[in-house]
Amino acid sequence: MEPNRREIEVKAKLLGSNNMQADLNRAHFRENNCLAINLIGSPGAGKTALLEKTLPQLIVNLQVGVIEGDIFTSKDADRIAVHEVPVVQINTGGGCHLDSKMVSKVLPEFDCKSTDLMIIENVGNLVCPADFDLGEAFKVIVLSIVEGDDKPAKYPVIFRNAKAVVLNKMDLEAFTDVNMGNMKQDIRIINPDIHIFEVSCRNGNGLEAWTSWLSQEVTAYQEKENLAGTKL
Ligand SMILES: Nc1nc2c(ncn2[C@@H]2O[C@H](COP(=O)(O)OP(=O)(O)OP(=O)(O)O)[C@@H](O)[C@H]2O)c(=O)[nH]1
Ligand SMILES: [Mg+2]
Repeated sequence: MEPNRREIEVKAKLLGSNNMQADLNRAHFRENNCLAINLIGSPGAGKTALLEKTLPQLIVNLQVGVIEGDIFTSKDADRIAVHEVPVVQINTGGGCHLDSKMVSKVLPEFDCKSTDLMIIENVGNLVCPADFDLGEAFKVIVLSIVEGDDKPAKYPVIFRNAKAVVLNKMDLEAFTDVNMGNMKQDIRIINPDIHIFEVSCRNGNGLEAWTSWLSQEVTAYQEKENLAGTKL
């Protein structure tokens, strides 16, 4: 059923107000020379597992903060806290995505000036978070390959707007009928510039490439911001 005019107006207003706060969040991150990324994927794709596996490498050279989005619990924040990085949980109380206002409310809990990388794990959902800019520099998708190779074609919006996709659970490839060639081809048709990483958070394969790419993105962001003279 087509949305009526009133529904379209309400959605436009909601997104407009979200975008305004997102721009303020982005300016805040920029002023503090902190690269913020928005990590998006279906429930169980392995977003928190990816953080658990990569934080030990990242924190060797970087100050990292984590914002955990969840509908009700603080289970993910508890998993991240073990790694001794500042972490704040946001509970949406039923909402299927984070929005920029929720993020702005927790930013004062971080020392953003000394944070190089802020990772925002969104609520498990491949659809709703696509519309809501949080003020991040870019989006990263985590996709479990066992969800099927048709998922990029079925949920293209999120792939169109992301800078990287982490194809997780590669250790399970042999137990599924997933066709990795088709999956990657569909992703590249939707977004030819996207970076694709094939990893297993279970056995660790492929994680080094992902971690070093992310570290390079932090360096590139900070050099760019320094050149622009925004570092205080
Ligand atoms: N076999 C296998 N299991 C994995 C892998 N990565 C994560 N898992 C498992 O998948 C399940 C879900 O992982 P999570 O990290 O909680 O997924 P998530 O995307 O953070 O989930 P939500 O926050 O609920 O959306 C857990 O049981 C993990 O142990 C992997 O590479 N291989
Ligand atoms: Mg999680």
